[in-house]
Amino acid sequence: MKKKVLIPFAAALLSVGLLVGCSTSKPTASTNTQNSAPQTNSQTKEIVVTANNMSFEPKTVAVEKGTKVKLTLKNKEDKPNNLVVQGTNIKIDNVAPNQEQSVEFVADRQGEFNMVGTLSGMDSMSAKLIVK
Ligand SMILES: [Cu+2]
Repeated sequence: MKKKVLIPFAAALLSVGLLVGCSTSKPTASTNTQNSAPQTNSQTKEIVVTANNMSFEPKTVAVEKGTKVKLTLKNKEDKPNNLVVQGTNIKIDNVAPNQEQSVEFVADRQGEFNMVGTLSGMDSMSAKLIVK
């Protein structure tokens, strides 16, 4: 079993709640400890994945390594959806119909990551995140 400690990719996972409530410190300051800090771009890239008709759109999204990403799941289905980035601990938990939810992280690991739904009946929904 891999331990979560080995996955720096998602250190900002809890930002959904924390970013809103915390104004006293920089939430991303400690997320990049395993890479040289200058590699992180200061701009946040916003990626919106829409759940609709039992699929995610777009099917593929790509970012440069070191990019700060705000990933949003927009749910246009009439049932809850979630999104899990496999091989990381990045996930967006249940999003109610016609709602959206975001998570922020630094894409500091190269590779291709499947983004999948894991809720009952939703496990055929997937898209791919490529970190170049
Ligand atoms: Cu679905």
